[in-house]
Amino acid sequence: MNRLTLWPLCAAIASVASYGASTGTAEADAPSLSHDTVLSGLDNPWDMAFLPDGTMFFTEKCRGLSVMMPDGEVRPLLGMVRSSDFDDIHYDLFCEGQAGMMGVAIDPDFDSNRRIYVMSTSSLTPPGSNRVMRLEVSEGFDSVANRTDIVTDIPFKPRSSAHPFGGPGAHNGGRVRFNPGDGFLYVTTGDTHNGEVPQSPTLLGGKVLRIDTDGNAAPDNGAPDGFDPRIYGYGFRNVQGIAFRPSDHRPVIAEHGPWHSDEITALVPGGNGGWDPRPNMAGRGDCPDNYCGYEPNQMEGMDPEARAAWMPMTDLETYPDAMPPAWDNNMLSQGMSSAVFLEGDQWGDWNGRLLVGLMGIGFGGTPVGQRIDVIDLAEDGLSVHDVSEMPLPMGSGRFRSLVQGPDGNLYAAIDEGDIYRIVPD
Ligand SMILES: [Ca+2]
Repeated sequence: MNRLTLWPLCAAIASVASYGASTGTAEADAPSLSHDTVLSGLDNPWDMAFLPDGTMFFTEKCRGLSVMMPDGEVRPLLGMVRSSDFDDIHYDLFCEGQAGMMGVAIDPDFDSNRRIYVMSTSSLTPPGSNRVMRLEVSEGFDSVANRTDIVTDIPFKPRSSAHPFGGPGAHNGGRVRFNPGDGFLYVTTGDTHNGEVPQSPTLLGGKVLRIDTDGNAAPDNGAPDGFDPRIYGYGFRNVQGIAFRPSDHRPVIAEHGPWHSDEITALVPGGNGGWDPRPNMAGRGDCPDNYCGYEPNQMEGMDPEARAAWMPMTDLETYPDAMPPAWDNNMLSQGMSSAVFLEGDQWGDWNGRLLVGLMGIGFGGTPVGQRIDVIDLAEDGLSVHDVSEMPLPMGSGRFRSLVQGPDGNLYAAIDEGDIYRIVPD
């Protein structure tokens, strides 16, 4: 696991003091928070999904899918090739690097159809791919059946390449969420360290997909002619967060940056995120293994502004119609992952605010930044009114997943193995 990696300090150290801590006044109006630990000792918990009675499905990256019943009992449901303590193991499901079992979502009609959806890496299609699987949960919540793979062709990185974090399995995206506004399933994917992928009209990496529960393209996804009709947004690096603004159900994504500029982007149908790490684009030359995503120097510290000018997360010169980010994390890359909008009066001034979880990455002297940010997104989605850091009632960690539970509280999973419940008093 690539934790807290500190690279050599070079040019960046001189300006370290200016690297933006979050600003804003919202913290003064923050609710006071308490917490308890829902589960601990998990193996890289990746995502959670709740039924109204508090039943919580959750994934672990290398173990699989489990469910925690309202009384706290945990039942393993669907294991992977290495999870020997599961009764039901699907041997094609595996983890490698950042890949494995990732997002989980519950069908809006679960009461009648018992369906849930999980994204996982699978060996069924050589050399491996990421799949979205539909499963049916037994009445007793003790097994799943009738697996149907509704998306089979999301790219997976099978081999190492000459890049930072360059092992197999890099950049899968992995979040799956239903939009309550339109009822469709949104699937986020990553560029797999492959320069061709994000702007490709046919490869499904570096995208946001919008599909029905059989995996068919939703209507009016809006991508350009010649694109796979399942594509709702393209030109992304690694989208691990998606949430839907309560007021209008507009999708908003959170994305990792490459040593600079994590991005929050409010989507429009068919929009281009403007990430294009192909060689010989925008004044860049050849790049290691045909991927320019960490250029110009890959491994040395560098002022994020200079890095962003060379390899932008949103290249508005090449793609003038690309969707600009609402926020770029003060040009820092700190492992932005999950996103959720808070809803409910119990959150006070935070009702309606966007939360993003940061896993934390230090590079070239930049701060690690493990935290949850509270964001007041502008109505047009093109800027933010305010960003503040949540005063955590517990210790920090690599915040992988944020979900609001049916009790209105915030649930946060960290890679270290805990799922916390955060309660506004
Ligand atoms: Ca972008």
